[in-house]
Amino acid sequence: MRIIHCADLHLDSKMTSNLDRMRAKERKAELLGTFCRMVDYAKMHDVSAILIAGDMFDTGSISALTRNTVRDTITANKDIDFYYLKGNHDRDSFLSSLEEVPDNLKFFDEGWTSYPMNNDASVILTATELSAKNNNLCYNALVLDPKPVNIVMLHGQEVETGTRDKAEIIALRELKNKNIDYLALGHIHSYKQKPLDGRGVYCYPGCLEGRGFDETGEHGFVLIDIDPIGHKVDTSFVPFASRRLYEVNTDVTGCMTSAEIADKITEEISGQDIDSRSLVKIVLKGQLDIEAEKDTDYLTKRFEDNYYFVKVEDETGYIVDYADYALDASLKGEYVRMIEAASDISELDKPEVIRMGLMAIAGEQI
Ligand SMILES: [Mn+2]
Repeated sequence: MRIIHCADLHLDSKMTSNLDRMRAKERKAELLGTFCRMVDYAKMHDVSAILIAGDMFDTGSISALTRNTVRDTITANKDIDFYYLKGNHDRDSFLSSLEEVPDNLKFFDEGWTSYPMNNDASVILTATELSAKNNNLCYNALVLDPKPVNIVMLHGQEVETGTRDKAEIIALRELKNKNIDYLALGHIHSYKQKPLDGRGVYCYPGCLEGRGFDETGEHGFVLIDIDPIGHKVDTSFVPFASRRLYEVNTDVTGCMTSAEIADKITEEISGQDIDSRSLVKIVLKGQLDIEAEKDTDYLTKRFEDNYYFVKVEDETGYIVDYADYALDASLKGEYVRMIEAASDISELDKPEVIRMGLMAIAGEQI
C-alpha cells in the first residue's frame, strides 16, 4: 500500500512578512492549491491514505475558502483516508466546523488511537496529540504489537534526551524499541529522515511550501510504499512546492560600485540555477572600502523583474586603509586623519563615521 506523509501546511498563513497584499493573497491561495494538487497526485499514484502530521492550519481562524476547499477535497476523494493530527498551531475549528465528519477523515485526541490502515490490519497507524498534560505519560502507554507494520504519528520537536514536561517535545529515546517501523513527525519545517532504532526510521517531511526565507530549499511530502507481507517500508521525498525560496549570499569585498556588486550577484545567481518563479533574498557579505558606492534600492530594482520576489539585505562592513589618506592634503584627508586620531570614537565605529563624513563632503545623500 502507498501512503503520503505531509505536515506543516500552515494553510491561511498571512504571508505578508515579505510580500505586498496582492502577492501575499496569491501565495496564500498557492498553499491551498498545493494541498489540492497533492491530493490529485495521491489519486493518480494509487495512494490510499494521507497522513497530515500537524499544523494543517496556521491559526484557529480558518477562512471560508480554506475550510470549504479542504472539506470538499476530502469528501470528493472517498478512496483516500485522511489522517489529520492537530499540531500546536491547529485548534478545533476545522473539525467543529463540519456538520458531519466524512467517513474518510480520521482524527486523534490526547490518548493513543490506532487505526488499521488496510483490510487485514497488517499496517497500523497509531497517534496522539501531545500536550503538557500527556507528554510525560504517553510513552509508557504506547504498546505496539510487533507483527504488523507500525506507523506512529506525532507533532513536536525531537529531542534525544530529557525535558519531557513540555508539550510539543518528542523524546526519541522513549520511542526506541517500541516496534515502530515509521515514525511520522511534523513540526520541523525541513525534510529529515534518520534511523530511530534497529527496526524503524523517524521522518519530518518539512512544510509543503516554503513561506519565509527561513524555509529555503526543497519542500514537499514523503511517499511511503509498504509491503506488509515482506514487512518492507520504502520511502522517498517528493519535492512538490509551487515556488521555492533562495538565499543568495554574495561576497562583494573589493567592489567599488553598485554595478560591480550587480556583476558579483549575477555571477552568484547564475551558479544556482534559480527558476524565475522563485523568491530570492540576496545577502551582501564581506567588506567594502569606505569610498565604495553601494545602492541596495538600485540593486533590488536591477534583479526584481527576473523573479517573483527579490529583496537585498546588506550585511557588509566597511574598512579604511588609513595609509591611503596619510598624505592627502584635501579636506577629505584632513577628515580621515581627524577621525583616525579621535579617542572618543571606537575603532569599530570609525569606518562608518568616516564613510558618512566623506559622503557629506561629496554632497551625497546619506
Ligand atoms: Mn508545529
